[in-house]
Amino acid sequence: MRTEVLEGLQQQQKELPAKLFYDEKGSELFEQITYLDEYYLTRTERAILQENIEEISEQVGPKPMLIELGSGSSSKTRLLFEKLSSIAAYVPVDISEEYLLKVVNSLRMEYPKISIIPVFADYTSEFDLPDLGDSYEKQLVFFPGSTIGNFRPAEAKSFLSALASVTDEDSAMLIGVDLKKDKGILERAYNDKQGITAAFNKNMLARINRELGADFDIDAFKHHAFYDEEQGRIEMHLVSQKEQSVTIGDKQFHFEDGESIHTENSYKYSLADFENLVDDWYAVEEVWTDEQEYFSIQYLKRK
Ligand code: AVJ
Repeated sequence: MRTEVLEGLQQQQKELPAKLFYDEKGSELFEQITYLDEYYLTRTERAILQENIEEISEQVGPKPMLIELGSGSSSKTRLLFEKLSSIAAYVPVDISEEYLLKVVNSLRMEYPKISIIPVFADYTSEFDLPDLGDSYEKQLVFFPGSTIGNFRPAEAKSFLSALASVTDEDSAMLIGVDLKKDKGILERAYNDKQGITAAFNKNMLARINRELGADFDIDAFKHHAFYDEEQGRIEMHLVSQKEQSVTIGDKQFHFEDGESIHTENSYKYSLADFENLVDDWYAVEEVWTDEQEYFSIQYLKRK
């Protein structure tokens, strides 16, 4: 984490990796974001899942090993637990160990019959999946929430390539992908009135202060999120409100008044864009969307 932070802050355009949002506090703030009126993503994805669960279940077939990437609060997982037929095992992969343990504990109480094997890992780098022999029919990677949108297209491709190499040749993926839409709707989703997204963004600095002994003056940074139509992505930044220096260990970082740290990209895709992106590894078998075509859930099969 230290290396990644120092490297990011040495860039011309300062940046910090979005995965650092998710300490325990950040995971809770994100959970709050998912309930915001402006944040249509989670609600829409859940509705698509609910409405098409029968078809999805048919695609998946019996006894899947359900692998969830960035499982967070696993709220959509409960739906799969109830509607997929006979899950062989549930393997949540998450970077936030504290949070994952909490979630796994409550899932085990609610579903004592499902074998749950948590994997603490950063799925953006190499990770190992448990060897479950022939206790399952097919691996299904569940990657909801449009988290794939955090990757630049080139990073998304290396992620897909790495994922393809750790999963079975006949594996499938159920992935949530946020779609291109009106700029106003997109920008509202990342600039909520209550300021939860702003708190989520700033929490990254609090975390770096705590974990790396840095001295960011959190109040001297302002949340800024906008849609870049050309790149098809929301960018989140933290903008320095004054000229200031920040110390991390023996390193100093200088900020001009108005200079920003780029903390997140959230790419939005058209259905054609996305099919192109995955094309080397996965075939798009089926796509479900809401009526407004705000969001999609896609069933991909390894090629
Ligand atoms: C969890 C990465 C999908 O990009 O919409 C929410 C994170 N950032 N509000 C997103 C997020 C600001 C979210 N993802």
